[in-house]
Amino acid sequence: MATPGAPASNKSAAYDYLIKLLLIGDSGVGKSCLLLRFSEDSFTPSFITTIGIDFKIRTIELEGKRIKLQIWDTAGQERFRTITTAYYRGAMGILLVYDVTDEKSFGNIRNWIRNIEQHATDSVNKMLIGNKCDMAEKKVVDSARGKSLADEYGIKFLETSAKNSINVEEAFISLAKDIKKRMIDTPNEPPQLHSKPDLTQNPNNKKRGCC
Ligand SMILES: Nc1nc2c(ncn2[C@@H]2O[C@H](COP(=O)(O)OP(=O)(O)OP(=O)(O)O)[C@@H](O)[C@H]2O)c(=O)[nH]1
Ligand SMILES: [Mg+2]
Repeated sequence: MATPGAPASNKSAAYDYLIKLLLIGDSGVGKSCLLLRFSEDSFTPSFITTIGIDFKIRTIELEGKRIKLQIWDTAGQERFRTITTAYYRGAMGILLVYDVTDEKSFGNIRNWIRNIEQHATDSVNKMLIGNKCDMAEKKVVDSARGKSLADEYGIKFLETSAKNSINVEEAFISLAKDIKKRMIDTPNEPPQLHSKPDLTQNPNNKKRGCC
């Protein structure tokens, strides 16, 4: 059986790498829809707010390797913040999502980044996503501002539409590629980055202080 996250030594293993991703951002920006588009290639216009946390799996192939993506979808609502931040530590990549038609969700990205700095591992790969780019007539955050914020934090940026399936594959796959490269380049990183904690078992993992 494969050690989660590490290249499999057993040829019968279902995957070579396990990559854990996390979606964060304000309620209503379209995190669950992005995940539904990526995992099942579908979309629903009705808004069913996420309660706590959810996840989906999709296995992709990158450069001849099977990559199992375990993607955690957090609730944006404040009342779930304690449970959702407990999941930051196990994430290898985080998609920070705002809605291009909602200025407030863009302004809050700085708060979400602060949460990452407090609760995630330092090496976590991040990507900024401006979702709902299909709504051109209602767009209030132009692409240049998204790009400039991403540049400020040294992270990648894409505008997406879960509705019209624009850049959704690109976003998840680009982040997965960067993480796979990091796993290969820095195999001596603390093992918990690649294998633990098991997010399905322990929702109460918290980043420990340094002393
Ligand atoms: N036009 C358009 N609407 C979208 C898009 N993505 C999501 N929506 C709509 O936005 C609403 C909220 O989407 P969700 O994916 O549930 O939002 P969320 O970020 O998961 O919200 P929470 O679970 O409360 O944190 C729904 O009505 C979706 O149909 C998109 O790309 N374009
Ligand atoms: Mg949701």
